[in-house]
Amino acid sequence: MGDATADSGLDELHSAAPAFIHTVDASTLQLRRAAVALAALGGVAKVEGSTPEKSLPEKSQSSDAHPHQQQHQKEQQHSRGAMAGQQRYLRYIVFALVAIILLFFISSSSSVPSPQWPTTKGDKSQSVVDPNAPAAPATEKESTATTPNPGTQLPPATAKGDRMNATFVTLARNSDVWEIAESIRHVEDRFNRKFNYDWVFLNDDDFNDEFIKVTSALVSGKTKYGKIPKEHWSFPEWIDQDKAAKVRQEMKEKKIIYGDSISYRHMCRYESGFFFRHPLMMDYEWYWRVEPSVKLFCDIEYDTFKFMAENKKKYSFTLSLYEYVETIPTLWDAVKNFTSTYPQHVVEGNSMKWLSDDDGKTYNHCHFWSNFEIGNLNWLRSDAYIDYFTSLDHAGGFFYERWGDAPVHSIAAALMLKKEEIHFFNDIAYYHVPFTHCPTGEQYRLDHKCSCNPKDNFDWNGYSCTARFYEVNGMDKPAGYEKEQ
Ligand SMILES: Nc1nc2c(ncn2[C@@H]2O[C@H](COP(=O)(O)OP(=O)(O)OP(=O)(O)O)[C@@H](O)[C@H]2O)c(=O)[nH]1
Ligand SMILES: *[C@@H]1O[C@H](CO)[C@@H](O)[C@H](O)[C@H]1NC(C)=O
Ligand SMILES: *[C@@H]1O[C@H](CO)[C@@H](O)[C@H](O)[C@H]1NC(C)=O
Ligand SMILES: [Mg+2]
Repeated sequence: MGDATADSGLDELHSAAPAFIHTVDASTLQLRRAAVALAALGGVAKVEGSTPEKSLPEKSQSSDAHPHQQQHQKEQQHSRGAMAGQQRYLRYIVFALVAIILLFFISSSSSVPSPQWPTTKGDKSQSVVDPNAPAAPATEKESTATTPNPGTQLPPATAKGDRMNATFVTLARNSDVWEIAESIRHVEDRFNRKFNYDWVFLNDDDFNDEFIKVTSALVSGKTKYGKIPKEHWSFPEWIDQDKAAKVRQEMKEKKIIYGDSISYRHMCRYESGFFFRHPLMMDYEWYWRVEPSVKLFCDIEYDTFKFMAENKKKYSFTLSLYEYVETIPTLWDAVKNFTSTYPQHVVEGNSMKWLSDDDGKTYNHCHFWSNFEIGNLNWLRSDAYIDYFTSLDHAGGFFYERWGDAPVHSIAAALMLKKEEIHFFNDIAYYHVPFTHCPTGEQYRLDHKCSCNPKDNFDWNGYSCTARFYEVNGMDKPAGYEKEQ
């Protein structure tokens, strides 16, 4: 896509916006809840029947796989095991409910009035989701069928002062709903309940009612739901489909993670070049990206967006590592083509030393892990970044290889921002399978009620690029890091 097309595409999007945007105010939420309640029983049967297994491609079994990939497999298997357990559990619940209904009818000739039973269903679908929900005891102790745990509005934001022009942003499928619910809870509990920032959800498909209902109940700020326009989630016309298909087949044979996935490639390209110009995102200057199943382990007591602005930061990270080389063999060539065409976009005082050991001749594969990012949207919307993305997009590596948005964002930040504009959030304790960033220093962890095991911290591992970030920026490593390796 050329610059001109990119711009007119934006205009088009703006005018089309209301058609596919759905905004939910946190306060309108209660209304929706009642509607679900009656479906609770049927819901059990449905969850039980459908296998909620993630549609992941086959994972590599080869023992010399990239460490990310290896650990990843373990975790995936682990979570599948847990899922099987959940299903078994659900089966028990269904069984218990059937038993209860039978009991109810049998005992209805006796004079036990049991209006409680139907009313417990009024309190959302607790019996479906909450394993502690008193499904069985309900018949025995009719007077305590409902514990006093009424649904409440989220408490008001406690942090004083104004808010930044900022939002959380999540790209997700409807099937990611429970994984993203978990992430939202972490972000809300550790940070956003104090600030009530908005949350934008983007999807290449329409979000369904369940996704909207669940996520809008959890977010303290406004939630907005956007559909990605087709032209941002499809093959550009210059891509040779046969060549792309052949690559996917080869990568499948080499067991490269997501190597044969088309949707994963669209996702990487979308996160690289489009999410920040979605009409819903145009309303904001700052974003915090959140993926399904991530965790935050420490309290965050200050406004991270304000920190970014006040300290002139444009991009940030919590974890960094070496990219899996097979996914980006010609990415660096494409970057060099870009920098020779647009030398004006490469800034002085950048972080080239973090990317390259030989002044830019070769790439060392270091990248910031982009499933966590707090960054400036106007930077991503700048001519420099758009020229960069457009140039890479034409090189075709999103489809002829499997370029990830992490190295794409990272290289851009390292070359087109001053090195002081990139921030390492040591204080944001973070997990995305399979890596953890747990802040170094016991006193910090105690003061901020951290729940991560310092032994899991990846920062000082040989596969992390964070020590190199400290060196390139002339920063002292946190006190005590040697003891926490
Ligand atoms: N709407 C939509 N979202 C997607 C699709 N594929 C991935 N995503 C989202 O894009 C983000 C990145 O995808 P992930 O599957 O988490 O990719 P990853 O982090 O490299 O791999 P994991 O280790 O499996 O998490 C997540 O927020 C996903 O929910 C898709 O086909 N459609
Ligand atoms: C927020 O930022 C966007 C993008 O810079 C801008 O268009 C919008 O007017 C800003 N909103 C406010 C309230 O400042
Ligand atoms: C870089 O540019 C050269 C010359 O135009 C071209 O032959 C080559 O394919 C480009 N490489 C990439 C990875 O885009
Ligand atoms: Mg992920």
